[in-house]
Amino acid sequence: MNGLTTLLLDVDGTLAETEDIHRQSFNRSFKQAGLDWHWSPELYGELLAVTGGKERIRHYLRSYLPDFDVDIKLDEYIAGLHAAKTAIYTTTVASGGVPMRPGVRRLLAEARKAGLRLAIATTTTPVNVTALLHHNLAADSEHWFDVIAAGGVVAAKKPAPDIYYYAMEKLAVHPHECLAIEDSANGLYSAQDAGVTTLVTVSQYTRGQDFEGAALVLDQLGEPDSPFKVISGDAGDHTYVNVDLLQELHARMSE
Ligand code: XBP
Ligand code: MG
Repeated sequence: MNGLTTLLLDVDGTLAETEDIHRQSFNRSFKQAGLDWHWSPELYGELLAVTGGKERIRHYLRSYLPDFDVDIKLDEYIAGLHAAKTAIYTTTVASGGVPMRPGVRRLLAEARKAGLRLAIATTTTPVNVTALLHHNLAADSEHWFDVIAAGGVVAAKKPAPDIYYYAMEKLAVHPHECLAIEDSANGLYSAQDAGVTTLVTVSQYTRGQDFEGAALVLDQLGEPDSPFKVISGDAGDHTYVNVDLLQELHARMSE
């Protein structure tokens, strides 16, 4: 079946601008642990080349603090820091006040009404997804998604295609009937390498990344009264992303 049946959605930077909340949560967990580490937005922008919070801390140590030493296994130490960061992040997000990006709430409603299946394919830790959806989208919104594929369910994180393969396997769908929405180059490569047509909406930390191969690159999904800006690709006469545009993109990329 080549028709579009399923939307695969990234979380951080796509559903909401959450990366800076992650950054601040990392910094607070470092302070809590008595460390003088501080990730500025500039440094964090670089560290985002590595997906996964634990992997990012390890990359930071290797690149910036190679002599850092602890009297326990480094993996355990990093896992402890990351658990503290996750607790801070989920508490922050659970307080609500993290708006969905423009167009997200509307497009999800339109897609559900049109009978499209929804799923999530994210690198972030599952509890972060639950907190974001439950407290910022709708109390029952986790149930809008047939599959929530997140975090460590796969060994290789984005840009590896594993999380998309995992989601599609759980959905029992073929890549040709899916379309992904992502915000980062790592996310695009992950979906693309899994054979999935991908729409990119750039975010706070991903503007300027290389989105070669994306079906369309926009500054946001947009709203009827607040049009998107096309960064690359052809959006035809559309000024905001709706199910029609998604189906057009999917059909175009399936030719
Ligand atoms: C982006 C990521 C995540 C977050 C931090 O995820 O790379 O690692 O930065 O979350 P997405 P964790 O695929 O949704 O864009 O600390 O839980 O890993
Ligand atoms: Mg993302």
